Amino acid sequence: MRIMVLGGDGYLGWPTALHLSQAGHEVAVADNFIRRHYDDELGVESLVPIEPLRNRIATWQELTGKKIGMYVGDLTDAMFTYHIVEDFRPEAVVHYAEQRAAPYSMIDRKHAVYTQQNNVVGTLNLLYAIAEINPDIHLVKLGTMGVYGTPNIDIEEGWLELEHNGRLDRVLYPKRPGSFYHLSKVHDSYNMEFACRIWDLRATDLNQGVVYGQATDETELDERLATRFDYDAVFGTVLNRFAIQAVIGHPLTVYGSGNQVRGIIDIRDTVRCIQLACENPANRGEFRVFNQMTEAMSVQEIAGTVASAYSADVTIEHLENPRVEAPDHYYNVKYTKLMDLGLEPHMLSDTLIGSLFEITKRYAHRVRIEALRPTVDWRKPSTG
Ligand code: NAD
Ligand code: USQ
Repeated sequence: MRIMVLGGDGYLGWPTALHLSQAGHEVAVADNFIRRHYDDELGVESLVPIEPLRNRIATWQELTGKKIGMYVGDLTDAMFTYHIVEDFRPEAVVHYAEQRAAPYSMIDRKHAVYTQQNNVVGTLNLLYAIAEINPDIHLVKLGTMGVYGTPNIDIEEGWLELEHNGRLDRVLYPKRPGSFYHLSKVHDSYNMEFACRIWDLRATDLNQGVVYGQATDETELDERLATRFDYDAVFGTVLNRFAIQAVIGHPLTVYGSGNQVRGIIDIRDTVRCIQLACENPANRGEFRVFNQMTEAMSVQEIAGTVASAYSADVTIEHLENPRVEAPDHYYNVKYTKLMDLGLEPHMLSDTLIGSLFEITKRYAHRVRIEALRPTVDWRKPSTG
């Protein structure tokens, strides 16, 4: 298949492009490199050094003989978005290209507005480009488990069968997201569902949990193929951060009680899920939702698992939670649809955590300790 990966320079987009290329698909990536600029803005860097996109692509071709196309531009620029769809003529578009950090979106008004403009407008441009140029293209869009929040009922895969006053209907599952970033995904989902309904598009919304891990079979072929590994309090995600904190002797920063439960997934399963979604497309007119996670764990359990996997002493610190999230709650998620398509999940293991410790040891000198402490407070609105 011809598959375009938007956000192909990012943490997940790059290993996904490699995985799809390795699987025999014809792949092109698009990115505006804004993720590298957020690093400049925040004064941090990926713990693992990353090559410029052009070098990564050249390395892949040198090692495997496989080509990956490259487009540089911004999805909020409609001309660019139409151009890449027209020029590459994809059968599937994998859309990762959004501002994805909840704390970044909560820094101040400016960052909240930027996040929602970037994410919602980019996706809207893409929906129009697909509808006008080739409505047969399958859109595979990255959403997030955080759109659901922590409701007191089971979380279904996107849709809910509802009985109200004796009548039945099938509705999009109610959303209760926890940041302006997570809200941008809610808005995207409604725009996509609407576009499928009116234009007969085909789309898969992948509500993914928190990703952990840094290496895939393809990125491990050469260190020039490495993907990013973020540890700072804005872009670093919880398990990756805890693994890095353990190695450098920093207390694991559990926010609040640590009883909050989240869905998690190994990066190797992320790339496999995307492949499965692309190779088994939604039908025309179908807005399909998969919950892309493989385990649910509380933050405290994640901290305990990382601490017991590490050879030396690890301390766990409970910080006042800078976010507004339920400290204790019910959490029962359905996530069978990707397994039905053939996903064989990697469960969190000591081996994986051990490999994160190894990677961290190699680059520990690059950690800026002060970037580990959370500074963004959900409760303090400011204009920026
Ligand atoms: P990332 O920030 O590393 O990658 C996103 C890429 O998109 C970056 O390279 C960035 O430069 C690019 N981009 C952003 N806005 C763009 C625009 N307007 N035009 C062109 N390019 C643009 O993020 P990631 O961790 O790889 O996440 C990718 C996607 O997966 C996001 O949509 C995110 O919401 C979703 N997701 C991530 C996780 C996770 O734990 N990392 C979990 C669930 C869902
Ligand atoms: N947390 C801590 N300590 C830390 C960091 C986080 O206790 O040092 C807690 C948070 O309070 C939260 C949980 O861990 O309860 C997850 O936080 P996170 O920063 O790992 O993840 P989150 O902000 O939810 O965002 C990440 C990605 C985002 C993706 C989302 C999936 O950055 O792109 O959408 O995971 S989900 O959480 O399922 O919505």
